[in-house]
Amino acid sequence: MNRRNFFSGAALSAVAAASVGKAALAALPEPVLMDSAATAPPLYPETGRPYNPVVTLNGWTLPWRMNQGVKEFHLVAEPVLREIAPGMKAHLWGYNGQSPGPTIEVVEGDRVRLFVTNRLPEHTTIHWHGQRLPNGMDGVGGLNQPQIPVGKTFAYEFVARRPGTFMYHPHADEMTQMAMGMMGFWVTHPKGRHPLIGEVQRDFCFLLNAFDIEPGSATPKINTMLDFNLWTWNSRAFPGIDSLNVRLNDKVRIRVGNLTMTNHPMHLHGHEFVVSGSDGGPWPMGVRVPEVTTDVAVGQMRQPEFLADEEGDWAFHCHKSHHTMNPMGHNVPTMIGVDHRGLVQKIQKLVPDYMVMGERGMADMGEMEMPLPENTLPMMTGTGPYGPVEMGGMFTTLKVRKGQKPGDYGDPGWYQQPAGTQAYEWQDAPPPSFPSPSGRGQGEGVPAVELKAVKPTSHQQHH
Ligand SMILES: [Cu+2]
Repeated sequence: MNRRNFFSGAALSAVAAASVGKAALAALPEPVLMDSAATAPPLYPETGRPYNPVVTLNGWTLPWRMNQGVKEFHLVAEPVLREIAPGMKAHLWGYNGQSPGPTIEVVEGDRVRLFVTNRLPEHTTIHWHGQRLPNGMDGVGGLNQPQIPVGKTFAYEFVARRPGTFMYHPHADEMTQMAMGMMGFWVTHPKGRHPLIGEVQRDFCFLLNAFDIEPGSATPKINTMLDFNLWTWNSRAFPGIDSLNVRLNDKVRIRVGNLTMTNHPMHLHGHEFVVSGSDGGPWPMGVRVPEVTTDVAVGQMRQPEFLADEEGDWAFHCHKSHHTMNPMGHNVPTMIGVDHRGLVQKIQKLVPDYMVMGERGMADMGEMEMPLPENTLPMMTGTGPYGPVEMGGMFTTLKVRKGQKPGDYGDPGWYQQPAGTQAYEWQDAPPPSFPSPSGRGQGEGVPAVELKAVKPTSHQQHH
């Protein structure tokens, strides 16, 4: 138990399959730990009932051992160092080397024993969100069980009674422990064909989470209640979130759980989906309606499902525009329409790094080489085949390709649009002249710019 094993995703299934001696079965299962924030390939079950595994975005599935018909997992609650995106690492709390913890995958009817070892500096518990289980296994510290003291291991044991998508998280000093990143995903697969659970070729899952980490620092501020500044999927921010890579005409399910303190309208481009279920279970066919955005409220899970029948690189993101940005100074006045010509150069003689934010909108931020504090992500970032993507936070792409092989989750690169299918610059005629809106225009074709004094305002209330 003291030995820390680090496995690449590919090596994990070998661990799950390894035979375990009889004496060892009486002992705690060796904890499996992960040192990478990359998306691990699906973990195909080598023991227990068969199922079609999920792929955890920038995460992994925890291997188990079978012990006399019981599926045994070992979770270790501990401080971890998580890469949020290349260029930024955060000191979080999580499980088995990462935050969020590994995904637990079981099959309807499985008897499951979960050992939880506490290596945090304070007590903890785990609540198995959405599960049907005996009351004493529900994990609310003080209510259902004594807290798990520092250094101790508790065992939870129950039968995974209903198939569906669930989560796990502490129910002990919750504001601290969830603000620090303690959470994980749980999928119970159906034991056979289920009338309301469709078979899909790609089954993704991830958790929405959020942190408040000051630019230049690495530890979340745990007393923050609403004004978080780092919006993440599985503790990753764009461009650190992997793309969802699928084959043309694959059926795709994306299971999304929300353990932040605000709602997230999840929006997919280029396709319609139906929500096929929640943490309450699969939804009846009669309530499944076409959508392109579905709101995932706090403490909820939603699973959009669709046919990926349009090739391309399709944006998939939270529709709150400040959730697709990385941390920034909040008390920046709006400078749109203010003419700074000449002024910047004068100030730069005194303050070499001085720059004006947002004189023509914020788009300049996407390409500016702005001096940033160490361990800080640019506010609007990521580069696509045509330049800066100007996104951060809760954003990634769904990549649909004819040539993507079944079972291949690798990134196919950027989409090559067929000739004649991309927006293009109109070259045949000069642009029409616009009448001046205020009648005080400076000439034909030039819209009037009205100069206004812009007062610095703070906007602390985002939600
Ligand atoms: Cu959001």
